[in-house]
Amino acid sequence: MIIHGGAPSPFARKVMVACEEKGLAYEDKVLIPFPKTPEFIAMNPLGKIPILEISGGRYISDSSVICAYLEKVHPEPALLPDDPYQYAQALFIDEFCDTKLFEGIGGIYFERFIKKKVFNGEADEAAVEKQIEEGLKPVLDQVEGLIPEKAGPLLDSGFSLADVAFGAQLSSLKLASVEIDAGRWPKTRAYSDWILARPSFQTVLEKAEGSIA
Ligand SMILES: N[C@@H](CCC(=O)N[C@@H](CS)C(=O)NCC(=O)O)C(=O)O
Repeated sequence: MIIHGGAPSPFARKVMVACEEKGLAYEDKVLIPFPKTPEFIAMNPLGKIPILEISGGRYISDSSVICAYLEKVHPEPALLPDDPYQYAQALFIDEFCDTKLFEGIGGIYFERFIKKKVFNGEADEAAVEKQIEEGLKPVLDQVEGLIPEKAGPLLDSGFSLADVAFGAQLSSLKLASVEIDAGRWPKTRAYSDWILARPSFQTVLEKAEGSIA
C-alpha cells in the first residue's frame, strides 16, 4: 500500500496513524496537492491528499473513506466500534475533527509549519495571532466540553477512529509550537498529551518533523 500525501498533511497523518495502530506496513510518498495536474485529478477527482494506492493501481481518496476501507480489510484491532451508537459517534467525531477542528487549527498550522517546511517561507505572526484569537480559542472552548474527565479514549467503547482523527488535528498544534493552555482547557490539554504520546502518533510525528524541506 502506498499513502500519497506526506506526514505534513493532518489528513495523511490520520491514515498513517490508523495503519500504525493496525500494524499495517505502508509506503509513504510525498504528493503536494498543487497544481491540479490531470494525473493528480485522475487519482482523486477532488484534487486532495491523502490518496491510498492499493494493488492493481487502484486509488482510494479521502482520509475517512480510506480508514473505512482499512477497517474492512484489516478489522483488528478495530477502530470502528460494533455498537451502532458508538459507531455513529466515532464517525461524527471524525467529521467534527476534519471540518470544525481543522478550521480552527489549519490556518495557524499552515503559517507556522507548512509555509516553512513545504514552501521554505516565513510565518506571518500577525495572521497567526488573529487565527489563535478568532479560530482556535472558540473551537477549544467547544472541544473542552467533548473531552472525558480523565485523559483516555473519547468513546465509552474504547480507542477508536475518533481518537485518531482528534490526534491528527491536535498534532498540528504541536508541530506549530502552540501550547494548549492547561489553565483554560485542562481536559483538552491532558487529552492531547495522552493521545500524542501513543507510539503510533510518535512515529508519524517524527515523519512530519523530518519531512520535505
Ligand atoms: N476531507 C479530506 C480533506 C483532505 C484535505 O483537505 N487535504 C488537503 C491537504 S492537508 C489538500 O489536499 N488540500 C488541497 C486543496 O484543498 O486544494 C480528507 O479527509 O482526506
